[in-house]
Amino acid sequence: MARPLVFTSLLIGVLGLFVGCLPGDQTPEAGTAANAAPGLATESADAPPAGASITDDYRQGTPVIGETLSMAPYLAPLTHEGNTTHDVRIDTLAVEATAGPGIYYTAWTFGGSVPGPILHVREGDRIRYTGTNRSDEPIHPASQFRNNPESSPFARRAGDLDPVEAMPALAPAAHAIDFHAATVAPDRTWLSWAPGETIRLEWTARYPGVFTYHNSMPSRTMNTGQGMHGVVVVSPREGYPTDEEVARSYVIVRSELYLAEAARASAQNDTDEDPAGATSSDTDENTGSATPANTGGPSTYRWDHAAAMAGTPSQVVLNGRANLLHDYPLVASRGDRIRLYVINQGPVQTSTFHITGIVFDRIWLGGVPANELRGLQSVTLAPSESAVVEFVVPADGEYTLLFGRMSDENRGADGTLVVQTGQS
Ligand SMILES: [Cu+2]
Repeated sequence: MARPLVFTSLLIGVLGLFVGCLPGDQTPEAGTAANAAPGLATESADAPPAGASITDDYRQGTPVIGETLSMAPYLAPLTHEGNTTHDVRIDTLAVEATAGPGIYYTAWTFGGSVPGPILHVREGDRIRYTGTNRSDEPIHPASQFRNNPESSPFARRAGDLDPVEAMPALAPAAHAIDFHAATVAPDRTWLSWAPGETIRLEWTARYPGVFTYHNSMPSRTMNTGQGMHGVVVVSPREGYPTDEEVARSYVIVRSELYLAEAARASAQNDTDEDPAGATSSDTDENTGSATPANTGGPSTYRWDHAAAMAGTPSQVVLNGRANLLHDYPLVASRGDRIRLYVINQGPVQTSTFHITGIVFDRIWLGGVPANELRGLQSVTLAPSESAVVEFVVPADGEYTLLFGRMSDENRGADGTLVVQTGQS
């Protein structure tokens, strides 16, 4: 599947050059669709042409740039009024990632981390996305970010934080990105682009909510499952009714990993149909880490496609790594109103989110203000589904975030909210 898509995308890119309709060359009116009727799902007449362009400019340097990009669990603040156009760069990288203590695997990523950067915009904003496919280049994400910490709120955190201490890996593969927050012709926009190529595309955030973006190359299960997913938060134009009361906001991303010890996964994948299709990450020469450094060597674990098909994850993780939110707990003060943007990235299981000792007093399914519910102990989300939940923390103490079946607690899908009076 990859080669026809790549060819088609190249063709469209070339045609785009000839007719001068590259979205990146246009200066769209900021928020041209802003006056569109609610629910309008077509491009307005004065919007730039739909579709993506692909070129062979191989850009290096900081792989994540944009003031609206942050690292989970944090959300970049919205500082603008009205409709704005955001230029966002998120390159695709292969890295040696950590799923939990002693568990290293080759992840495909948006921007070098699992999950990828959190994009925060306001309803009506336009997003000009660009990304270079650098899966064939050994990149150490943290050092890239340290070299240019001003490139985004994401980079400012990523340069210092342990969670992004991913090591370089080489896993050349074509990638595609699908933003669920966009209403576009997918066959002209979510094109695949090959290692060494750069894609440019744009879309307007017409609908408020919490949306996934992910790699839409087949197998989507494998591509998303190996780390290529992130979140777009589109804040409602008029906000949520509690905006003035919220003391702290966090983003919680649930996902499953299907990993097996490398030797076992190799044996299994040899007997299965190659789940990677035209991608080449399954060959040892391409998953060999260039500089394994302090991760303890090359990947000790590999994608287990049979386990994914059976829906039996090896880890269920919040914000990309088992027990991450124990090691880096969320914090609050007694009496704070807390807002959580919660999404289930799957790729397979439906799951239920609950916090011990807490009842969510407001819930907006999908993060949509019109979809308000009250007084729930939990919220159940299928893959790609999301919610904004709020509650007031009643007392000092430690509250456990539970996402999943009770058994998933043992697979890493839990975290801690530490409430301490006077917490800053
Ligand atoms: Cu999708």
